[in-house]
Amino acid sequence: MTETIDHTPDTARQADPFPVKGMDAVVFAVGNAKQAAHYYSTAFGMKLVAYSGPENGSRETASYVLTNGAARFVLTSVIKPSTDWGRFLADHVAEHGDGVIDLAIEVPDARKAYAYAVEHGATGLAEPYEVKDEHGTVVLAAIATYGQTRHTLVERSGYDGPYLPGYVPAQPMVEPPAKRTFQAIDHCVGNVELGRMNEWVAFYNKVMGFTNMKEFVGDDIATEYSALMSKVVADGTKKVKFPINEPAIAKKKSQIDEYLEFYGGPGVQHIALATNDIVATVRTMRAGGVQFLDVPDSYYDTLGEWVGDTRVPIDQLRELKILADRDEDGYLLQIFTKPVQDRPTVFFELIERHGSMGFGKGNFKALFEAIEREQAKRGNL
Ligand code: TYF
Ligand code: FE
Repeated sequence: MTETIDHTPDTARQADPFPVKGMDAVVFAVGNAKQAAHYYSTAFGMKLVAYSGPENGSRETASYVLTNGAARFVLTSVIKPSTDWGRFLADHVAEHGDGVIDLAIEVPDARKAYAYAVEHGATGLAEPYEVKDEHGTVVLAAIATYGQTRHTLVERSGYDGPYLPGYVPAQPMVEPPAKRTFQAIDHCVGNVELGRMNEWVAFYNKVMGFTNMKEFVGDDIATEYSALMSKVVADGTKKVKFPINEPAIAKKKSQIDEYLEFYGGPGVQHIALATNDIVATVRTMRAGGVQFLDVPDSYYDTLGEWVGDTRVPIDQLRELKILADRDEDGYLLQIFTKPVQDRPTVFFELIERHGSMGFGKGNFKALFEAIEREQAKRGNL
């Protein structure tokens, strides 16, 4: 992977009204961050790198920062609410269960990004402010997106601490796996209410200058079998990709309606993690107790006919229940976990891309049928 080399020509960067460097972090509010950090360490193979809590001056919250390559998760719990922020976290967990509160985006200039967003209609949640320690200065600002989710805009400008001022370095909770399980956040998906998808697509178009990618789930697929509509927006360099789903009225209750009911409104549905060895990663995560969606054998009986050759033999895909899809640019391999908490809400995807910039359109039917089997088991179909 050459993810650290930015080949964007200067002319393209200048033309971009809302330049981004990539995802900075996915921030979760959870009931028990200590145990969640253990799960993401042992089951997902991530590495604890930083901590903030009562031992280093944060009496209200505990936050664990885990990384895997460029992917960073922050797990936050409230210990004893005493400010609006503490009460926000407590209420968020009470209303939504464990969930994502922040899709933080790294930007070259947080003041400019915030000003552009607010001028173009975003709701400001935090005006740009500086935080500093012996490692340098970070500028932060935040805007609202769907539901109670936010985008913090993070300008790091050479900051070399373990995460942000206020955090201290931490040792891994367990020995990380010998081979890295994934290396970056590929895309972050939001579920919004029926009829609101286009508004949120327009929000990202206007507020961040994001453009629509060609892959979408339209009316035809929606009524036939998916019971959802979906469009994807991305920044100019396609490093930050945000699909937006809404439920569609179909023959069965939409999986998006199930999410909205149990999450208590719009929010982040899934985080896709980019891996360069999905077979090894799925083996490691299955051994760690992570449950993935089941795919019927019949999917693999015809897969070779339309997907052609992939790096992984069909028999291995079949064994591990990995999906494959091909388009004009190349192919991808992907797999989906079951929800990772008791509520049927947030889940993860692993994706290994070989040229394809898509999201697995060819798998939508098999995937949505697999999700619906899980929905039926929960009595929500
Ligand atoms: O991100 C995507 O578009 C794919 C497909 O409820 C997908 O991962 C879309 C909707 C959904 C589950 C997966
Ligand atoms: Fe996805």
